Amino acid sequence: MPSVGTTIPHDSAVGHVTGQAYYLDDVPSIAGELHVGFLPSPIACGALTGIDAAAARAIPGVVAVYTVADVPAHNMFGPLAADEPLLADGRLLYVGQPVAIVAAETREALHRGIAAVKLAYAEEPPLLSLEESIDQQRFLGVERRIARGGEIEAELAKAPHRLSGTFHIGGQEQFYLESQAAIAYPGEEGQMVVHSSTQNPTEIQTVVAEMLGVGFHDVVCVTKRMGGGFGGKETQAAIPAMMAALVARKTGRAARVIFDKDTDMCSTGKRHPYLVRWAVGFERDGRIHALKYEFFSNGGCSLDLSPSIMERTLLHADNAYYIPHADFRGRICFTNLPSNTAFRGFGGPQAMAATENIIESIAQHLALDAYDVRRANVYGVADRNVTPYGQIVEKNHLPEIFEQLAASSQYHARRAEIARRNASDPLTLRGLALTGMKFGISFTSKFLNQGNALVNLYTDGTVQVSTGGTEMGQGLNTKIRQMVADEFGLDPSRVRLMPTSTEKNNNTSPTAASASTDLNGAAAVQACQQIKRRLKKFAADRLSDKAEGLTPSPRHVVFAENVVYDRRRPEVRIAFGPLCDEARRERVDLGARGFFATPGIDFNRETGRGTPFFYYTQGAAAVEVAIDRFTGELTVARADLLIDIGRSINPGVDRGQIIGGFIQGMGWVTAEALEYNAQGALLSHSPTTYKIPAVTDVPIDFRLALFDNNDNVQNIRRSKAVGEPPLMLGIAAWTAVKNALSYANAEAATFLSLPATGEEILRCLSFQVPKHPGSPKTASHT
Ligand code: MTE
Ligand code: LUZ
Ligand code: MOS
Repeated sequence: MPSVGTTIPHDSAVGHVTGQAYYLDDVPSIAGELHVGFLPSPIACGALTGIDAAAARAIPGVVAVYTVADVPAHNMFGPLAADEPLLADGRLLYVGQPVAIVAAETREALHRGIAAVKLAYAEEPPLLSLEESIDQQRFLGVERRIARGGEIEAELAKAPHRLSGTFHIGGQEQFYLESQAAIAYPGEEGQMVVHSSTQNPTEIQTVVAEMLGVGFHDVVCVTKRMGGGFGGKETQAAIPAMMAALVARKTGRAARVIFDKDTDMCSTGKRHPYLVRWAVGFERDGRIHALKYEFFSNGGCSLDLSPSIMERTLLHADNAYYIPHADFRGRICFTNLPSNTAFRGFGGPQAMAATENIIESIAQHLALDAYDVRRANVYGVADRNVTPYGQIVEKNHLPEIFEQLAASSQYHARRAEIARRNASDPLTLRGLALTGMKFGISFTSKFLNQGNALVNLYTDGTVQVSTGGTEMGQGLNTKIRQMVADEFGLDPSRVRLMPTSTEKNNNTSPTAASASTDLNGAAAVQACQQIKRRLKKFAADRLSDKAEGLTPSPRHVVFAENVVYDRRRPEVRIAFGPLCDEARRERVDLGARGFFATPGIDFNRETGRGTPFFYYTQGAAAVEVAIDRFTGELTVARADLLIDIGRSINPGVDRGQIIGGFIQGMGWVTAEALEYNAQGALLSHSPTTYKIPAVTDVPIDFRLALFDNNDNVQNIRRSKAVGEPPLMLGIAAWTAVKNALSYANAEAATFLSLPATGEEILRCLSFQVPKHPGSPKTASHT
């Protein structure tokens, strides 16, 4: 029985629920290990004029205090440009920025030591909001643009209807349950081993080596698992890893860095807040003729991944809809905040929310049902199927998905019912929206679309697999285990996925872009096939020895149900374990390294044209909300999701990804608000002040269906990536709020910003059009 396509439990399911699965701070301490932490900058902007660590060093148990002067080689690092300091060097850039590293024998001494370090600085007014950054033209990197179909102002002018506006989108904290963490221990001759809670062991290897001034071959990074990453550990596991390695190098002792939750939330980057200027021209039936966007993202103090995130924004501004005349521009704004970074969706969610907002506005303007406007704009199958960047949306199922979901969710009947109830119910305001989702699968940087894997067979017929992919709860290891088990016809219990290590898999891509099963799974299968070729030849000979008159024929050899046989004489079988043992005795190589590179993708950044994506994951969500007219409190009454993930590799794991992703998206659009004070310090820095969805926020009626699709033949086992796309189904919850508000106050509804928190909803309900319409609450207006 093949395992792929069936639900087997997550590799670590038992470990997760019993607490036996190791996270970094569960690893027993090594003899002599030091506790390491840092002194954060108390100000968002200014000159650092002095660090006095004498009192800190005098505290019993404090072993060392290090500043930028102690960094062995390179203090500056970054994934796209080395523009971010490990430790403050002359300038203070954000509240929470690491200034000095403290190493101590105990956690208590560590905290006392950090408190005793004195800083001298000259404070300057910080730049905190997008508006100020735009006014002052404080941009990071260059403007990016994707456009097609003539001069945009002329095209906008040709359309019979026009709308324009400014849309404000808030950021989001990744809120992984395991904070940023690393343990480093020094080896011989300058070597270093770093255990890191990272999505990107190769990046940790390289930044640590560069910081220490050693070759990449002298650093090994190991990642067993993360307690969640959600993009927050795609680049930003670097600082704790470098801190641990710096202390390990200087003291010769093992070093452990575990951020507490508040430190993690205050000092690390989040989803980018956006300010979006838009103008749309459309026909009388709601069809979009021309769409103009200027996206401004809040990048924080350095580039990090912001350019790639903005690129994905521009590549998703169409969302599920055909835009004949498009002009999308994007700029990254510098602010005195931690550098914003990857978060599930990677710039896609902001663009898709902006477009769903516009479609909802078009519908309200024309007094049409928003479903009809969406249906009129959705990508076609034979025509109207080319994206603004020139990629054809092949095997497009969006029209079917829209129609199936509208029917299964009884969208039209419920809309009529909602209109009726809103007209008579003085207490509750209801809204319903059905939004689309199309997410491009592949890293938009072509070179990252590769994976390698190491597969080792042992003489009892068990298998170890190592890939560059990391496990953060998403089930990558479980899915690869299933694929490898199927290749050898084994029960999945015979296959184990090993901790990710740069020693086994080199030059790997981050586990990101939802593509890690595609890339690492395909690489693992490729390795299996090499071994199978050798084993088939060997087995053909052995089987012919055992069965009279059977000529050896590798192509007739079958691996199934833990045995090997010749298709022509299936009753003669060799158990897989003994076959491996015998093969080794005959000196057959039972290990292989596999490699996969996604074929056929290419994108030209200069022209903004190409085929950046291997395929698209598509879906739609219909969400109904109920709003208390007097408090603004929001309840998600019902959610119906329909998503095309091709042939699911593990339906149980995939349902978990879809439900979790949707709820995480719903949290972003309805509840999670980042609040800063006027000095740039994060006020919402713990679960008490930052509201992620709880079990009580789950839709009361929650229905999920997988769209039946067998045609994604180009990808491994006809599957489709599932990790990020469902987050963008959550946008329907925001759109439903906008729909609800339109019944109460059509003008105010046009100013709804994202997230639609209770306060934001109440503001719109009470007819308050703000000074900065819909502006997220940043320091400039609190
Ligand atoms: N699921 C869990 N449980 N924890 C996570 O941190 N990260 C998401 C998604 N699902 C995440 C998750 C993100 S941002 C990505 S890119 C994908 O998982 C990465 O894994 P994949 O490529 O194996 O889907
Ligand atoms: N990371 C990246 C990503 O470097 N490039 C991408 O295109 C991407 N997409 C989603 C998430 N992470
Ligand atoms: Mo996910 S944002 O690609 O780590």
